[in-house]
Amino acid sequence: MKKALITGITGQDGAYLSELLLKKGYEVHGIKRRTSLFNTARIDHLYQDPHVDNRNFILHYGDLSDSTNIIRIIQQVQPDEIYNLGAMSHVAVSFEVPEYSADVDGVGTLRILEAIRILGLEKKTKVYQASTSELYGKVQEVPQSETTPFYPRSPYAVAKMYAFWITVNYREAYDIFACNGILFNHESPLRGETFVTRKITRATAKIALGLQDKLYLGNLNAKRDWGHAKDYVELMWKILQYDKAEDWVIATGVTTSVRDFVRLSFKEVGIEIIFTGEGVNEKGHVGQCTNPKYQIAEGTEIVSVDPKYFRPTEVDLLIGDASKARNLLDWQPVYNVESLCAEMVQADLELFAKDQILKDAGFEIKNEFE
Ligand code: NDP
Ligand code: GDR
Repeated sequence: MKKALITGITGQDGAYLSELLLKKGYEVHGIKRRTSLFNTARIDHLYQDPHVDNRNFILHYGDLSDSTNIIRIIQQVQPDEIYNLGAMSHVAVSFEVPEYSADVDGVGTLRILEAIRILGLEKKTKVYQASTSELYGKVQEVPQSETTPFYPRSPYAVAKMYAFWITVNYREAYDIFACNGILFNHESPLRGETFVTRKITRATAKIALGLQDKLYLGNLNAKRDWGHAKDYVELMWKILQYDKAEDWVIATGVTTSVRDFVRLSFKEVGIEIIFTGEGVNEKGHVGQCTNPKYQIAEGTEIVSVDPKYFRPTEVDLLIGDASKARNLLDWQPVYNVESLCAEMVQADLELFAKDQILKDAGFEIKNEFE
């Protein structure tokens, strides 16, 4: 039985990857941070009683900022494959916590690679590094491929650039099977609530159900190549099964603006959005509402730009060329942006249906911080 160790197991990708590897017969180990409240909601369905023997899903307390902890866990698990998905992964927040982002997202990767070297596991343990399309940053060429130069535009992206190159360096210097997956944005119903797609699909569901009045967003012009996390975790695994350690772009090849994602999302509940104004003054109004279940009067303003969500430096356009992965790893994504968005909206409608019942029964629905 192969053993995999996943950092970031409680995150979106960690949850989908755990499911995939368990289905493939792996013993899956994950590193989970100590938190003041439970934060395992995405993997609770995989829980196994820690008091019984023969478990194949095992969590360890740890943190990418603690090299002693990383060395000890790798020594104990002796993994065949490590998937380094743990990160402070929010680009906008990285401007608020730049040093922490550098430590965890950049040096955290070094800690894993050094642990492999210290423990003499260079020939045994393969490493997948969660690299990112944010490395491309300021547009140099489109579509972006493995040969496009990097120009990172945030503390997050700069930290990930260190992680990218230290992975390449340890591969070349010590012959470790270490690979970068340069993944473009990927989303799902498990996406964190403050990333833009999930923020939009949650707001769509809540507005349709009468639980929220308005959605505030930042830059509506940004364009992203959005895929589905389920499609992308399969590639992480395939990258480590390929006969050579290399770096790979994973993307759909289709780009969509934030504004169009808003339109797509509300269309899923039968609400047409018409945008007026430009940039900081832009507002989205209800055009036609064709769904009799969610009647909202024509002209109602439900989207507004709030400059507080603008970033000090922005990444304007991402669109990936994944021909290498499509050809050599025999990969085809199942989802496109329409089916991705539809799945997310339907999942959020289901999620908030409970709140609607509570609200109708007179219970107070708490606001959330964002
Ligand atoms: P999430 O934000 O959903 O998950 C991040 C995970 O990292 C969580 O499990 C989090 O733990 C953990 N983590 C955060 N800080 C630390 C730390 N100091 N030590 C150990 N673990 C930590 O991210 P995704 O699942 O979306 O992304 C996975 C990886 O892929 C990340 O590295 C991200 O930067 C990268 N990536 C993501 C893309 C995307 O579009 N989703 C695209 C390209 C790259 P906790 O639950 O406790 O917060
Ligand atoms: P990104 O994802 O920065 O691409 O990083 P995010 O969804 O946060 O932003 C995408 C684009 O939308 C614009 N935007 C907003 N973003 C957020 N979060 N909230 C808003 O209200 C809002 N309004 C407009 C942003 O300015 C941006 O242009 C994600 C993360 O998963 C990274 O970890 C990963 O490396 C990259 O994708 C690829």
